[in-house]
Amino acid sequence: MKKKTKKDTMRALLFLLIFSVVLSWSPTTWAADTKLINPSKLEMFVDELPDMPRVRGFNIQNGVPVSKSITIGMFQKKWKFHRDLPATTVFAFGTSKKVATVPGPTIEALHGVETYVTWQNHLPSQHILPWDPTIPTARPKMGVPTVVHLHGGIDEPESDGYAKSWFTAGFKERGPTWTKKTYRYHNTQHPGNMWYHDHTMGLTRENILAGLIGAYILRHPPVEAPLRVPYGDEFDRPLIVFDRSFYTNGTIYMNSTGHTPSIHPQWHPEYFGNVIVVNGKAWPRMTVRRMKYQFRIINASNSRFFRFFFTNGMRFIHVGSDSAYLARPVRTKKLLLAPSEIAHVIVDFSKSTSDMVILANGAAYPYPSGDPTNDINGKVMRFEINGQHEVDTTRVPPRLMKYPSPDISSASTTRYISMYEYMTPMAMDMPSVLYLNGKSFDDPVTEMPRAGTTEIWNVINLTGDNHPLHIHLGLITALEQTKLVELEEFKECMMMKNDAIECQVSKYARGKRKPVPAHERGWKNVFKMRPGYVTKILVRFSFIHSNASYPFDATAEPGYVYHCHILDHEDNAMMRPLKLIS
Ligand SMILES: *[C@@H]1O[C@H](CO)[C@@H](O)[C@H](O)[C@H]1NC(C)=O
Ligand SMILES: *[C@@H]1O[C@H](CO)[C@@H](O)[C@H](O)[C@H]1NC(C)=O
Ligand SMILES: *[C@@H]1O[C@H](CO)[C@@H](O)[C@H](O)[C@H]1NC(C)=O
Ligand SMILES: *[C@@H]1O[C@H](CO)[C@@H](O)[C@H](O)[C@H]1NC(C)=O
Ligand SMILES: *[C@H]1O[C@@H](CO)[C@H](O)[C@@H](O)[C@@H]1NC(C)=O
Ligand SMILES: [Cu+2]
Repeated sequence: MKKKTKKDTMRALLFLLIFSVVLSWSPTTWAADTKLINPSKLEMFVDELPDMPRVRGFNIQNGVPVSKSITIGMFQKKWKFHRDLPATTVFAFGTSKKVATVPGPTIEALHGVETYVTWQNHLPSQHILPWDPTIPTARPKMGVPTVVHLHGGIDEPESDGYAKSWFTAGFKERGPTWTKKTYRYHNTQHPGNMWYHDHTMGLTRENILAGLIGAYILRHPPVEAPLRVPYGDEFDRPLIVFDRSFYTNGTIYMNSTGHTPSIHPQWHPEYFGNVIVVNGKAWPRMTVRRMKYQFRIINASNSRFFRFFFTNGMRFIHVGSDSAYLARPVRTKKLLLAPSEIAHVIVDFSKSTSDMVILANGAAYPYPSGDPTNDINGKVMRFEINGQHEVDTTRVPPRLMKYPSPDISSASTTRYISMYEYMTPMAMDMPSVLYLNGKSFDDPVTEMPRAGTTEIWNVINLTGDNHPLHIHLGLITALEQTKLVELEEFKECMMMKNDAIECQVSKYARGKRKPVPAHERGWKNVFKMRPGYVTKILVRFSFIHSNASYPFDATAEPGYVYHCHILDHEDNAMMRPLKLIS
């Protein structure tokens, strides 16, 4: 296993490690600042839910789909988040400035047909949000650095949007690992839901907050059509959900004073907004027919978890989680989504007992130990159910997609990944830096899986927070979650030695086992790591729908990353390099 480096020891000495339990602050601080909009002043359910522009990722030539090259720009423009909120300056993705939206266009790609995207940066010289030079951050001389990652994509490293492959307007300045202008999306993986978003070193939370996100759907009609789930633009809708706060003049609010300004002048451990936005509108409404709909719900919040439920008790029928279909549908009344997680559900409005239903949110923030939701952030959007019952030929199929079940015996390597929050005495009870395995992003790469293999990762959450872990390229299946007993003793050892084996993790991981919820048992791109638990996951560095090897060199530079998907953590710097070997 990993030996402790001199640097680690130094760090251990430098930081007084305390593990915080709660990072909460009261939402009333928002109202206290009169320049911030009071969310209760924004009438709910007045804006129609937009369907973002759809951009096809393939051409049809003589009746046959062929690959396509598209250009998507990032533009600064104005966006109306609510009827009564002045237009907000945002960063928006679009095929032109005029049609750019927040979120950006939904890219619809076809299995087996490559999509090439030239991501162009048209952003001005200054960022619209405050940022922090004391965390490891891209630092061009001028301009806003950006780089785009396709979350859930199984693609070559050169097109994966490595954090240091950023570029500014006109590709004028480029990060140290920048390789090319046009990204290649192979689309050879299983069908399902992905999303694209900025991934710039130290600025991901800012660039996403400013609007740089969008949905990417990979379809495979020969295997999906027989399912006969609801389809077509009307009945198949991405819902991208995030939280933001605004000044009364419409400007996006981000605190420009850090929680420990002497260490980090601007950085905060978690961003929470008090306005819930779906597809770019605050608390929108959608008129639906008494039929089944397919929703691809993407949580694009920086830090907010959502526990969705319908106020009339209607159920979600899960057909997929993150990018992959489940083996069988799972019916639930509640749906907990971590940042960056995707719930792929069918909702049958013919089963509704009312003409109107609110999609609500009951997740505490920070999740799970923070403040409860209230009347305002506890609501998400409203569905208005119109008309009579109609003939609906779509269905909820009894079986969905069968992918190989996790096979522990096939695992080639076992790793231990520990999550730490470091505090300095100055930071009081707030973390000043978060790390994976006690290492910074620039420490030499330690995770080097072989392409085509499956590994076991034991993820040890030693913090008070639930950290959604995202591994680029690989797919995750959670095997078990075991509570750590005598946690303080174990933490103490880990703080000194940073070595799970030496600290006899197996001796401590013998508490209660928490079953993995049925709708999260498939192959996922993100899994929530419960605080105080060891979560054993299988990580697969190969396709799940076939035994073919990757149609690209996964070992190429600059490699991949894995990280916590609470963006404020990822930026400071709960992210590590991941280098595949052959
Ligand atoms: C909006 O108000 C905030 C807070 O007063 C201010 O900092 C910002 O410059 C204003 N933005 C515009 C576009 O007026
Ligand atoms: C901004 O953060 C600082 C430091 O944590 C805090 O004192 C202040 O209240 C915050 N401002 C708002 C409006 O929440
Ligand atoms: C969305 O994701 C963020 C960050 O990953 C997470 O903190 C938040 O709880 C999630 N919200 C929902 C509704 O899933
Ligand atoms: C992949 O290989 C395994 C073991 O040889 C086999 O059982 C499985 O059917 C193969 N899967 C596909 C999709 O060909
Ligand atoms: C890390 O996440 C926080 C927040 O959910 C939990 O409170 C901790 O219990 C968890 N720690 C582990 C080890 O999972
Ligand atoms: Cu985290």
